[in-house]
Amino acid sequence: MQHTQQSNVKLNTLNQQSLPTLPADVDVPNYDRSSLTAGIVHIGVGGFHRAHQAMYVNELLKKPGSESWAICGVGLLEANRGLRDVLVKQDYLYSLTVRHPNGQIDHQVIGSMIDFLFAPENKKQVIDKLVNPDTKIVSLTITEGGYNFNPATGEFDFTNPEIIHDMANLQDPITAFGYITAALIQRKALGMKPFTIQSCDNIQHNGDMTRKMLLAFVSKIDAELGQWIAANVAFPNAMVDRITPVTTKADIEYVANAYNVNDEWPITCEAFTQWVIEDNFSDGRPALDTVGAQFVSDVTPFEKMKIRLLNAGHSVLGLLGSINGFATIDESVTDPLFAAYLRKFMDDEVTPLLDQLDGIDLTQYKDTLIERFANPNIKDSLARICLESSAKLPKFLIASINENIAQGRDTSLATLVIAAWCLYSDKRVDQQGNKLDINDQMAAQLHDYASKTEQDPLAFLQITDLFGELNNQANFCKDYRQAIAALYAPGSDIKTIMQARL
Ligand code: CS2
Repeated sequence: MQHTQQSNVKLNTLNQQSLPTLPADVDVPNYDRSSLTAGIVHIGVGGFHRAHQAMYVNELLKKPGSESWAICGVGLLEANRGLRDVLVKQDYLYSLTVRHPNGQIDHQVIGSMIDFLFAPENKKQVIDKLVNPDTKIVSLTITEGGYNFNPATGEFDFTNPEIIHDMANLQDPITAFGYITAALIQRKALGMKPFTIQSCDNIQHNGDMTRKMLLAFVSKIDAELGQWIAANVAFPNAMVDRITPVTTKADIEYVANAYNVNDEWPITCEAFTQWVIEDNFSDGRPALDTVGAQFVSDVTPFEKMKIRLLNAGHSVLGLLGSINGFATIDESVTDPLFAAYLRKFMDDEVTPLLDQLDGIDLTQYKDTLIERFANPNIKDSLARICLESSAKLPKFLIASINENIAQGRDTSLATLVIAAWCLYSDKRVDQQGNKLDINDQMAAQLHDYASKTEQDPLAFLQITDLFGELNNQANFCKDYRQAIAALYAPGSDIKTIMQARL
């Protein structure tokens, strides 16, 4: 986010003491925060966590008997220092501004976080917290990339230098895997129960994936510990959903006016929220079903629906929209051609891959998605959507392309998105020549391969860690070449190219 100085020096800081001064329409934590204990330790306190899980827990804490389920945040990255400073100053309180499509705005202050540990400053404190018997759940939003798998093979990446470091230095970890393993070693030695490890990231089978990655890591360190984890640690799969744009200076200013306090790191999000969780926990769980979450025995069809429609839909708009010169999702989807393209992509290239779900009408789900994307009050930047595309697209989009190829279906709408990603990575400008803000761990490699496209139209597909065998799929390659030729033609226009594929 854009971190600013206090926007209005005359205002109080948002904290426990200033809560009573907030306007009456702000929903403030009305429970005794001093009586809470942290049953949940959450690693990766980004905007999404604060709009989603922390909001559910905030609702839960309003109910008597939930005092042991507050959250202790953990930041593993040096980049989390600023967040720590703000949260400490604000007694871990922050505002959540919920913006409906019709202009209605709900004002909330979230009080479910009661502590935040900044790991780079005190690693032992984080490990001790994970070992503390109060900690029943370790939840994660460490982004798709944080799970350290090779996107094409799905196997743990032992070549990552941070992983190599952690395997040899568990007392001085860097990654979530290192911290969790260090804590589980102690729990096992002390005869304690393990905690549940609950992924809240957009990965299909996020619990299974976390389990597989942790077991791969641990089995090279201590095989017996691996067996103990396999037998005793629950990794519930979950589908998580709430669109949460990056905080802007305008959000900080809005909060100063509407809440009459200074919140240096407020969160804004859409009204829609969903959390479907497998009821599989190692040592108890909060009654999140009393506050809107849903416990099910198998989350697979929900996750697939969400990731392949919503997240992939975002990427379709994000990459095509960036080339066109759009800045936000709502701007892209209110363009009739982009809306038609997105809908046809969802109907023809995703829906046939989805299982019918009892109680879910897919047509209505897709209608709702388009309404959510079009929310004019949520300015969700395409830069956020395209952030770390290399960690997202294999799961969101390339998986659908592969399934469609295997089932003999057309992939031309998704193919253009991959070709647009190549152009985006190569030229790094929109079609008017304006610079694009690209943030991707693989940006250099993406650029390297993409920049050879004019000599070899399939060059980008040679990044087999991302695309697997796509470069050997004759029909796909033929269509991809056409998409590349159209996009790279002098004076090309993305809308004309999209129109031709509808
Ligand atoms: C987005 C998600 O980052 C992305 O690519 O699609 O952050 C999306 O907004 C959330 O998953 C919504 O639940």
